[in-house]
Amino acid sequence: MKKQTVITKGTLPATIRRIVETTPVYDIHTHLYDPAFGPLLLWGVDELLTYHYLVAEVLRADAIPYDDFWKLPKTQQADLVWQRLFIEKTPISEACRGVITCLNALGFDVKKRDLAAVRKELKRWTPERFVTRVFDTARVRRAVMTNNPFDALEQPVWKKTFARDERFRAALRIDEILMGWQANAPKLREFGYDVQAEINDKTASEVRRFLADWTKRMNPLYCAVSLTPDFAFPDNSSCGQLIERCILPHCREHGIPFALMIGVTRQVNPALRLAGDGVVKPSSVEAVANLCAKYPDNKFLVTMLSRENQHSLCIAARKFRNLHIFGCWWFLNNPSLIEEMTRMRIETLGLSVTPQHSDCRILDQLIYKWDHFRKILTRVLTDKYGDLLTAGWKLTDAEIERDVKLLLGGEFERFLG
Ligand code: RAT
Ligand code: ZN
Repeated sequence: MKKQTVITKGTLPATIRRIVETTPVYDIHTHLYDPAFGPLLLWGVDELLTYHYLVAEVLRADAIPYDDFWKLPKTQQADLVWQRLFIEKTPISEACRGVITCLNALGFDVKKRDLAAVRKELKRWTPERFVTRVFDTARVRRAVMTNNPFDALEQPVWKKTFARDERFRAALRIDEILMGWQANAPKLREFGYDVQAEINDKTASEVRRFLADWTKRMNPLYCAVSLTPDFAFPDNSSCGQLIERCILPHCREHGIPFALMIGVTRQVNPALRLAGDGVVKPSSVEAVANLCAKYPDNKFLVTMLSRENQHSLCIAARKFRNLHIFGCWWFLNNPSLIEEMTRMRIETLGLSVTPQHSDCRILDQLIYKWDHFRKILTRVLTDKYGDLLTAGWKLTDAEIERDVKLLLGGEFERFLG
């Protein structure tokens, strides 16, 4: 057995830093793909620079008409982002800083500010080799994808058999069903499921057949949806009925959680396309509590987009063991907010939380999202364990390793069961 070292106040900071920096992460929500999905897996510097977080920033810095921006080829969009946000100003925002962290960790001399050299070097890589390089650099052991059975590019890949890369796990994303029932019921009919606009018995059983078929194909870890701040439960809308009659029974039958990401208002500015979604008001934690109370045999993974919801959501998680909260989602993925939320969650829930997911859309981003988070987690844990030492508690390095594993994915795995 490995020798356990008792931690002192003097050795605490370096020990925590070492453990947090080296513990591999299970990233529970991303938009990355197994390389078998070909062009769906985005990687490289032009993708990094045209990440939708940066598109929103460049379209504030440059007066180009939105449509003209979208007509540019991707490399020219990236050039504009580079010029306006990295050359003409200091890249100080979190999304800009992320690009620099990635390039630096990949071995580029960022002081040179030489975008052409980065492009040239990255041309030598294949996606398969780059996955290994990035996963190793970021110390990520697994990433959960977001898999949409309605997606025209994704669907055919799932329909043929392919060798799965074990580092990528699936999540069955059902926004099309829950958020766009009227528009998408006809598509389900085209796919061969005999559904009606009204959620009657036949329709409910056909939706369940669809979910069962896709669960068999994907072997997802959970079913997921992203919801608006108006999400209410219980609710007589098609969304509310489909959740009760289809999604929750399906999740119970297959023993998987239902993940709810609540709070986005889609297309606040449609001219920005993917960058045009916003957070305009808080959501209802009551809806989450109602779900957990009414369906104790279901498991719920929940993250909320509005800062205002975070405290109530922590308290809800104290009341319901079938609720696991995760991540600092999207507009909350800023160091100041991550630190505030991580402290509050650990103070409220101890280790029974997954404080972060990356939401990466571009493979390289695993590097910065986890690098930046690890620095924050190190700070928070140094304080929290330090307080315990002050109060006379004894700690060993093995105990800290055990705890950090839980926070970086182990608790999620335990919750899955
Ligand atoms: O964080 C993001 O990249 C968003 O665009 C969304 O994809 C969000 O995370 C979601 O999963 O709906
Ligand atoms: Zn996402």
